[in-house]
Amino acid sequence: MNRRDFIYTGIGGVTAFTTGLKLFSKINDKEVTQLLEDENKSNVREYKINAEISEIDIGDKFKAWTYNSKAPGPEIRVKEGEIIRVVLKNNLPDSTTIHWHGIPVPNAMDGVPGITQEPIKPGETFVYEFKAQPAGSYLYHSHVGYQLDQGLYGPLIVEPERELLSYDREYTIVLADWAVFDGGGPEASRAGHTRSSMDMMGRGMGMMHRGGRGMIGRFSSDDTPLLEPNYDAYTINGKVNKYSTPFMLKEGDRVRLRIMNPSSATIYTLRLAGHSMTITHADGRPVKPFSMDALRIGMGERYDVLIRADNPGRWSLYTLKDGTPAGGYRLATFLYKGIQGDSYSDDSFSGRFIVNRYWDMEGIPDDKIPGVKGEIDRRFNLTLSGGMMGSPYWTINGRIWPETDDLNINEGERVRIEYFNHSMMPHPMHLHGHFFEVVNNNQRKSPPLKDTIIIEPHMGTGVIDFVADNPGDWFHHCHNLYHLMGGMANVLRYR
Ligand SMILES: [Cu+2]
Repeated sequence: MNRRDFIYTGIGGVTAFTTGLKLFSKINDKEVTQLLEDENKSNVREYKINAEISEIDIGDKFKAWTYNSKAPGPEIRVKEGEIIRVVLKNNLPDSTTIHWHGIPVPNAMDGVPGITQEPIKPGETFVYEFKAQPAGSYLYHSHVGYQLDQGLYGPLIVEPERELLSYDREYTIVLADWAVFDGGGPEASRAGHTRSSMDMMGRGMGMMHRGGRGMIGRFSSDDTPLLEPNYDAYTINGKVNKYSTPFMLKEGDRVRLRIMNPSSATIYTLRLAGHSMTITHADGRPVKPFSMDALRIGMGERYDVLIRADNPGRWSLYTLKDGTPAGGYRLATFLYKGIQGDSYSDDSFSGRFIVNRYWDMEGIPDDKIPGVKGEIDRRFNLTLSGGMMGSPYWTINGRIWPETDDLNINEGERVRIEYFNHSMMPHPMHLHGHFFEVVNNNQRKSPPLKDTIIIEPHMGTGVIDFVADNPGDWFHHCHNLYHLMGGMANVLRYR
């Protein structure tokens, strides 16, 4: 946020607390400073977060990289308009940063090493501070190396000043993929516990061991990117299903689930047996509610859904395989109060599951985030490729980060990015610092706003539009951590 906006909103915030203060009376600079200080006292939510190696127990114990000894890290939950202040102490043996995934923070707070800040060295402390807006479901995570896959992520929820949805209870659901090695995914990969790029979720999670860092010798030196590990376990809120506490439901309740996917390399198609889900928010932004049978959610994406608890039983939240329930993986249990016994209720669904697609979603207009109106000023065509023949390198327009071309823009421009996926893997592309419109259907009056969009494999395409309204250097990259580390990244640069 720029300073002027900060001050204006700051005054507004203080007015609510201070009787007799006239918003439109003349206020000099000194008074403004005082007001800001007062506001900082009443309106700051401070969190102390220590990044440290710690043993965790997801059902199997191993040493992970954690925030406050937990993975996921502590839930940050504030009200819209409050100031989030995170005092991050780095007790790791490596440098780190935190990125506030989805929130359009001021550039210097964005947490990308080498682009928006110096990495925070071991033993150092760094203070992040920014205004929590707009309301929504977000994530925070490390943006250094493979730390995301070692456990450095957590949920961040900004509640609206006035909640418009009506529901009886809510649960945060944080999905994660684990290679159960001390040091997490990268250590598994270094040990040769990797999976083939042909063996991704959706085509099964079968074991497919393959030694080394790639099939081809020239990809196997020490400074080459790592291949995706073969994940051993999938958790929700840090536990595999067998060792988790069921999510309790009471018949008649409307329940909100904030489903977030900070997994490093797993796209899920989630089915709550016995229930449909109604999407109300995509990446934190409200959409016209629509109902589906299973939720496809890529790395970096968040969906808020409502479920109606109208079917008592013990139900699985599980992943679909090839779009069918057969061979799925049970991630969590939803249990109605009063239900006895250990056996799961049958998901007696017949027919074809309806899975969310971007072009089924319609955004809800928001005064604070005006849409992209009028002609596009600047266009970029980005071809996503790489990973051929077991290569760990992934490219944008044929180049590997940091050799990729910058996306140079001017403030105020209406920008369009068109993606073409020439590879055999899906790429959840994430843009920092901005919400974009997903332009899949020009007939739609209000395209949904998102910050992450899956570009499907085998010549898949996608188009996003946004207004350049947040100056700085913003990272733009695939949210498959191994693709990011393999080069699929560039920078949106304001001139
Ligand atoms: Cu990718």
